[in-house]
Amino acid sequence: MAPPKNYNSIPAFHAKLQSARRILAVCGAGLSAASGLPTFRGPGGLWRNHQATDLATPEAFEDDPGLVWLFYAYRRHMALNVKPNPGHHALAALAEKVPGFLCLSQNVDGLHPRAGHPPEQLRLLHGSLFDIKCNACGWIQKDNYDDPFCPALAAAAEDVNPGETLPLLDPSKELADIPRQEIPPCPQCDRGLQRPGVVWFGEPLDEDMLNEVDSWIDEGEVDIVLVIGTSSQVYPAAGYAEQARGRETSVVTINLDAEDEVRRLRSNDFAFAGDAAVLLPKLLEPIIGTPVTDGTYA
Ligand code: BV8
Ligand code: ZN
Repeated sequence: MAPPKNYNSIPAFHAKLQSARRILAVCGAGLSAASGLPTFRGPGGLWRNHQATDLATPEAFEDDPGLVWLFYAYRRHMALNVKPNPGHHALAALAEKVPGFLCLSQNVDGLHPRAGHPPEQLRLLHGSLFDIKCNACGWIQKDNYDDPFCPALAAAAEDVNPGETLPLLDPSKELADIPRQEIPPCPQCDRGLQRPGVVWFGEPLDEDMLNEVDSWIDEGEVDIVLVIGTSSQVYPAAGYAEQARGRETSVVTINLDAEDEVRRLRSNDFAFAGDAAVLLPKLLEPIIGTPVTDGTYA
């Protein structure tokens, strides 16, 4: 099927944006790529010969909590050493200007909150690297930025000179085994271990949050759904764009390879191929204006 006439016309999108009252965004790892964080399906999807998705499971943690913690301690260290990019700031500014904007993110890197995104208009579907929870009881600690998280994970927080590779990342270098005893136990129950506060594959997302998102979508017609830097492979996140689609809804794909999907566009849809950190400030300008020097918005 031929794509809609103006599917990549920014002026046409601006016209739709200026009449929009309810906007939903679904964000993925591509939004944080410009900050310097690897995506899952890109070259960064492999960590020491382990598929990132294989380490993001309760089974992997049960099997070797030290290895899984090294993986997450490394990602905490990386996320703490990068900054939100103009894409994060543009979405935060849109939330300030449009009360009917809700941003759903699959990213656990903490960059949306660090960009000042209003928490009431942000849902972190898969949790956060900086929350800690018990793998046995409901204990949870929010906003833990210890780097490394505990002494046993020091290898994940080493600073290397530019161009040098963190020894931890070199699969040919043997990893010192981290015994379970060196992972902090849960302070509340005498059974559990502390684990990253993220949602692993095979684990349910927060029920209350899912119900909230469903009722927000059912409250009325959603004018625009921004699908930003995601391969839309992981559920339930990948299902929200079509769930929110109404008769006049524009689903807008913002992705490096957005051109690959244009044959599947519906009449009101748009597709903008490129870096989300470059495209979002341009696409949202009629509402958020132009950024001040450091990429934030007045
Ligand atoms: C659950 C946290 C139920 C941890 C993550 C229906 C059908 C099929 C399967 C399922 C289904 N329902 C459930 C499943 C199973 C599973 C699933 O979806 N499997 C997939 C793989 C088929 N879902 C689950 O297990 C979920 N739980 O269903 O529970 C349940 C109910 C009751 C009781 C028990 C269970 C839990 C899913 C959450 C898993 N946790 N993250 C961590 O981060 O370590 S998922 C993780 O991977 C991310 O959060 C994200 O969701 C996903 C990666 O995807 P993306 O973010 O899109 O990244 P990707 O690299 O793939 O793509 C990047 C894109 O950006 C690319 O398109 C690229 O072109 C683009 N890009 C790159 N650079 C740029 C760019 N775009 C713009 N600018 C750039 N610069
Ligand atoms: Zn516990």
